[in-house]
Order: sequence, then structure tokens, then C-alpha cells
Amino acid sequence: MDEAQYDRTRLAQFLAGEARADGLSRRGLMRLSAAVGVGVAAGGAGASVGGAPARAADPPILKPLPAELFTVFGTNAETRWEALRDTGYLVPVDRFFVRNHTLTPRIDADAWRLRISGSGLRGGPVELTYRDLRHLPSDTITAAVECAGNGRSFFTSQQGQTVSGTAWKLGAIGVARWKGVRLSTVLKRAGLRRAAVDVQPVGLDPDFVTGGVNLGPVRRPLPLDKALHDVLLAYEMNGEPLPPDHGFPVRVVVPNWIGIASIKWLGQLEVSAEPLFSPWNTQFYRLFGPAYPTDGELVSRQTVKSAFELPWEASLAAGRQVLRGRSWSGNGRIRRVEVSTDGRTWRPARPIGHGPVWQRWELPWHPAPGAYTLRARATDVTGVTQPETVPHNTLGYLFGAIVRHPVTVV
Ligand SMILES: Nc1nc2c(c(=O)[nH]1)N[C@H]1C(S)=C(S)[C@@H](COP(=O)(O)O)O[C@H]1N2
Ligand SMILES: [Mo]
Repeated sequence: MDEAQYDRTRLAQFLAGEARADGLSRRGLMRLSAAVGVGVAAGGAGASVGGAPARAADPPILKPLPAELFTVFGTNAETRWEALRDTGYLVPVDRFFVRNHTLTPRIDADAWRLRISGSGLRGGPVELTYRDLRHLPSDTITAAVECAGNGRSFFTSQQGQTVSGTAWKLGAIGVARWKGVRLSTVLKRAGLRRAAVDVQPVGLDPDFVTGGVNLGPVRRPLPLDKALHDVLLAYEMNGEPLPPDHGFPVRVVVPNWIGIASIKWLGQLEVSAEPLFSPWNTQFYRLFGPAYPTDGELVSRQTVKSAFELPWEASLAAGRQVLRGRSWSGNGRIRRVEVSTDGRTWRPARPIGHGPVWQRWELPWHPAPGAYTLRARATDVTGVTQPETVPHNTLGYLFGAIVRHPVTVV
């Protein structure tokens, strides 16, 4: 599947009046304005299907966010990498990052329904209850959820470039074990027409309002190929019912794709015979900048990254140390990781175990007191190696360059 080709075709169809784009003007799409304001919750407008309306006093995130585990940015919370040093392969829920456009809705699983409708279905609309879903054949996968903007702050701190959006370091990623029902199972039971092309999951959280414009509920279409390939409708995370902040009762998990594809608090699936657009595949989650076409380049697949399991500006004792970290790629497994502690030479890191998503690694280090810049660079199974710099894009997505991690040895 060539995603770039797919997107160009879809865009051409839209411009020819053959695709639909709710909440988006034709002019808006033509301009694909990159202006991103600050999101404001619109009193529970999107939470009408089984969701409770947001209360004014509701915090944006419900789970505790202790300062040793998270850095909080408004409605979002970033995992501190030092908090992963003592964990295993999976990221426990208590330290898994949260990215909310508005806030975590409180949803009653008994009242919840999944509505499946649209021109891509053979018959009429279908509704599933939570019980129905839990009785369908289940599947369990290990997959990452990673924000497209993970690493965004390094466009500014390493490349001196201006970007808009949350100033994440590298902690807008988590890997979990997800149990649920394959989206393909649900779609096939609902009855697909041969003409179906897109599936759009819609969230039950409040509408996203930005720059005074209500963009409606958080939603983003998936090409049918991807939807049928490996997408899960998850109701468990790491062996427990999905926590409220991560999409209870049901979320989408789209392996290897940017986090926005993995819609939380799923309420609807629109199956369409025409290509679909939403602000989340036009205004946002495209690469805009001199290196890209004027209408931007759609972002779907994640890039290659590496991070040390250390505090930012860590202070370490001189003498025997073991550096640890993880590397990952949206293209598949990691083939090789190299680490530099002196700014010049690279040494191969030793892999710790193996798994389907990220690769854990370590490297012994015997530093003398002083200031150091640590670097890790990974090469994935497709041969892509993290570069020194990446081309600028205004929204700061896909920062896949080598990150320079400052450390002081005392
Ligand atoms: N309904 C809904 N789904 C959503 C979002 C949201 O705000 N609302 N945020 C998306 C983004 S941008 C990311 S990166 C992931 C974050 O998932 P997490 O909060 O479970 O880590 O959820 C995605 N799904
Ligand atoms: Mo995201």
C-alpha cells in the first residue's frame, strides 16, 4: 500500500467534488492552513452517545500525574524517560503518556454503543454494545501509541526552528499489550460493500474547538486496507480494562501509525464509499514547510527514534555506569543501535531481549567528572538510520533525528 499515492488520489477526488469533508471548507482544504491554536473543551457536545457531559470541574486527565513520572502540558502529560528505567518491556498505565485534545470523558460501558454506518456498508447501520464486542473473537497485540509530535521540542532546541504544538521531548510514546477485537472482524460482520474505501473512527470526547472554530469530535479516516490489515478495537490494556484516560470503554489501536489514528473513547465508525476528510488529516497531521508540497504531506507511519532511560540533564556519579535506552521505528524492528558519549565515536549498544515494537539496549560507560552529550542512533529493518537533522515542518511532526542528551558526571 502506497500511502502517499493514496493521499494524493483522495485529495484529487475531494477537489473534484467526489469526497466529503465535514467541518472543513473547500477553501480551508485548499489552503490547508497550518495555524494551530489552543484547544478548548466545548461542554460535552461530543459526549452524547453513552458519554456523560463534561463537568466544569473535571480535570483534563483523571489518573494521578506525580512529578517523578510525568511532565504536564495543559491537557497532556509526558512520560519521563527515567521512569522507564525500572520497567520491563511494557509501559505500566501509571506512567503511560496521555494526549487529550480536550479532556477524558466519563463513559458508562452499559450505556455505550458503537454505531457503524455509512455508504460503504451493504446493509443499514449496525450497533454493538460493550457485551457484544466482548463476545466477539478476541485478539491480543503488543503495540506502541506514539504522538506524531513526539520529540517536537528538538526542532527548536537542536535546529533553532519554530514549530507549534506541545513541546514534547521523547516521552510521548508508550508500548502496551492491547486486547480487543480486530476492526476487520467488526467490519466484515457489519457487511462491507466492494466500493468501501475509508473507515472513520469518531471519539466521544467533547468537540475540539480551536481558534474559535468548532472542529467537531476528534476523528480521522483510515484507508480500508489499513483498517482491515492490523487495526484493533481494544478494551484491555496490559491485562486490565482500558483506563478512562486511554479510551475506556473502547479505543482504536493502529500499529506503527501516529497516535492520532488510535482514536480513544470510540463511539462511531463511518464506513464510506467516498474518501473522507477531517481536520485531522488536512489541517493537522500533515507536513508543511519548504521541504514539502504546498498542500502538505500526510503523516501516517511513524519514524525512527531512540531515547536514554535517564532524566533530561541527568547527573551521574563518576565511575562504572550502565547506560540504558530504547529504540523504535514505524517501519518495523530495530536492526542496530549505536551510542556516542564523546561527540565523535560510536559504539554498538548491546540489545536487551527482543520484542515486536521497541528494542531495549544497554552500554557500559566509565566516565570521569565533566559535562557530556550522549547520543543514540538506531537503524531499522528497512535500513533507515536516524540522521543528524530532519527537514523542518511547521507543526513539528516526526522528529527522527539523533537527540543530544545532556548529562553531568560528578
Ligand atoms: N477521541 C480522542 N482520541 C484520541 C485523542 C483525543 O484527543 N481524542 N488524541 C490522539 C492523540 S493525538 C494521541 S497521540 C493518542 C494518545 O493516546 P494516549 O492518551 O492513550 O497515550 O490518542 C489519540 N486519540
Ligand atoms: Mo498525538
